[in-house]
Amino acid sequence: MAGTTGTTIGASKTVSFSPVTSRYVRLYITSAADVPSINELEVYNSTSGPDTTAPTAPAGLTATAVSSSQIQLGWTASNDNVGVTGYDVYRGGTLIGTAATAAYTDTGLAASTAYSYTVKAKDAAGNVSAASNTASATTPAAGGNLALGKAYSASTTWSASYPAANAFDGSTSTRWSASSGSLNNQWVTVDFGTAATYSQVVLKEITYQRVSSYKLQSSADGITFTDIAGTAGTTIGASKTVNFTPVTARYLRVYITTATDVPTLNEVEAYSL
Ligand SMILES: [Ca+2]
Ligand SMILES: [Ca+2]
Repeated sequence: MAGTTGTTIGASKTVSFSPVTSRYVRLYITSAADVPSINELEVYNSTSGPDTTAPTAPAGLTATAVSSSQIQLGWTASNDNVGVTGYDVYRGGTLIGTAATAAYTDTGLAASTAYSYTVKAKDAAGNVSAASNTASATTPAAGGNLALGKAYSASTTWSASYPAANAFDGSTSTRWSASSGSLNNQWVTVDFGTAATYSQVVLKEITYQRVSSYKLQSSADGITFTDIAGTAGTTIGASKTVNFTPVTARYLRVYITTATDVPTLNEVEAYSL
């Protein structure tokens, strides 16, 4: 084939030439200093050559503090001409780990501290993408009430003046109340927005003390709730602290099984101890 003759080969030699279409290809050794021996002969066309194209940069990186020591990262998956094999995660410019999919949780962080992240995608050939956008998050103070500033729902409400949010607003002078006639199987739920770890809940039933049996429940999807072991109780009173083995879930529900009159809660606080 035109332009393919040469002298020595050595450990590796790449021979490029104008495209040839044929069924067979032969390496013809015209002469050798001793018995010739070839370890490997590779043949490529323009699309099967070595992958030198890097994946696209990860986009839409977000960082969310899920506890005083953990930040969750998420981003839009990169594309590659062959395939993305993983992602390198950087905190403050330092590589801290890898992810197989477009998500990563950074753990062991300090409370009340800001952290910045970028992510790069890589392929099997070792090509690395440009860095994603930078995303930052600040871990909350250790011991803070995790339920503040989240989203809430309730089984029923007395009126627009007694919404579920009143049970989670940090004020003991506001309260959630179930609707008229709704005594049993009433609940309030906090949606932490993403999985949170909590191991203590403080219930405050200050204005009226009507609950006669309750339990705490967790859920990953807000639909299917599971009782948290060891949290069932009878009366609540002005303030009751309930401790349990740490639970990591997006939702926490206070389930009031029975009450002597329409149940009402002034505050529900959740903590990670
Ligand atoms: Ca590639
Ligand atoms: Ca309140």
